Amino acid sequence: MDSWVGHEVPRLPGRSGALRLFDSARQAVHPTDPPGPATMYVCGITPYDATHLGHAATMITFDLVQRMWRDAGHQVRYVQNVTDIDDPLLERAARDGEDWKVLAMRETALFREDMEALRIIPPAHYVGAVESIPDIAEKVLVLLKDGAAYRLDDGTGDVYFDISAAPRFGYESNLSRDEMLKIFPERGGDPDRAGKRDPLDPLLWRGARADEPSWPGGDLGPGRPGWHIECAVIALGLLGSTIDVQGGGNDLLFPHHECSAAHAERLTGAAPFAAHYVHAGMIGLDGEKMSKSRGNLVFVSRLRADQVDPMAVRLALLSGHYRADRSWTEDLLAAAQQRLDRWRRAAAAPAGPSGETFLAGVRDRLTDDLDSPGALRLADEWAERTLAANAGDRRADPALQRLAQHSADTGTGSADDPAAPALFADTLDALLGIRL
Ligand code: 5CA
Ligand code: ZN
Repeated sequence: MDSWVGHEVPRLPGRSGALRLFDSARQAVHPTDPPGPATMYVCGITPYDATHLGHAATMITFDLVQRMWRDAGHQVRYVQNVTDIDDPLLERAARDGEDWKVLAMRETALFREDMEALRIIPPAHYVGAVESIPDIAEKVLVLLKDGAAYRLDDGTGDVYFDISAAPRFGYESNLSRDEMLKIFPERGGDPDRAGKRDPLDPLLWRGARADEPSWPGGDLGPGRPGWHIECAVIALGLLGSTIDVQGGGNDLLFPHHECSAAHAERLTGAAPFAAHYVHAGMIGLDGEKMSKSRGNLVFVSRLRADQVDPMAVRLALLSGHYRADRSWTEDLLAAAQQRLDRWRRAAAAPAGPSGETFLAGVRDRLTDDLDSPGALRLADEWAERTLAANAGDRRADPALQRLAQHSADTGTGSADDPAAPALFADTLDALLGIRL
């Protein structure tokens, strides 16, 4: 399906070094090391209730990955999916008496608009589950023939993956079997389904039901795909048997990414499927988990309708580290708007402290597991020094006076580089996606 429209990204002088990211499988920060083009697959929306701030935060996280790779000189091959057929989508459409296809189209269109407003660089391939069904069915058949999958004998036509065919099962999430058994049913799994070989075996293909949409599956019989195989097949088809980053929110650590990896590794024989499994923290509202059932979702489109600057939304989400579960609050947004105003005033100054030093500092922070709070602090410092040095009424403001004196004393903040404000703005635009 169509992706969204991107913006031009300013070119910066020099290059950043290797991007280091926390890998959930190895439980440590390791450098990403793409041999050539860098490859990334990010789990996209199931198109209902989009785009809430949790979705936005996760998309911004992987947007930074793409930006840092590009800045390091890599070509980036980025694929994102849309789960445009799955139980939650059908349930929502039924609840609201709506055609599920229309719901999916509308929510996907809104998501694209929100991504553009937030200046997320579009993926090279934006792929729906529905358009991938022939490929998925083919791969499920391969798993069946290979003995890694089995069909239930209850006449439903449902096909499950046999996790005993994945000897490393559990390596990605590092969970004990007890923990897996607890989480599995909370995240779409069906441990109690009669006839399964293992309660944790995930669904690969759901045989057609009279009241549900279904597609021809060739020798598989009619039905629709399971969730984890969808992402495995889309990623393998467009990116090859192994990828540099598999991304999503930390709600996908298990079972989704564990099962996707197990499917992909069984299909290709190459392991690990992803060199880095990267997970963004969950965004909550005022200290509570943002969830549909609590009805406390905050939507990007709602904020845009209220004339909130999307750059302030982006900045507010970047003010916390991507891996931390964190809360959205009104105060966070207000602080981001003030920060943005300050940076805009500073970028309009005739000169400022070294732009090269600022750029090097931001590169240093972001290559260190995307330390965006650290990068934002550097921008604050640069802006404060610039405003202090350029303030006409410096004497009227003791704080600015002290800053100017400090800059002069230490020699760190000589604010006489006329090219610095432009490089400050370009750095924020290119690396953080914040356009002043
Ligand atoms: N379609 C599947 C992935 S294949 C899915 O999880 N869809 S979703 O609409 O529920 O979420 C879309 C993306 O946003 C996923 O990467 C998910 O992990 C992430 N996400 C969902 N809720 C939040 C949240 N509250 N905070 C941060 N990220 C979230
Ligand atoms: Zn996925």
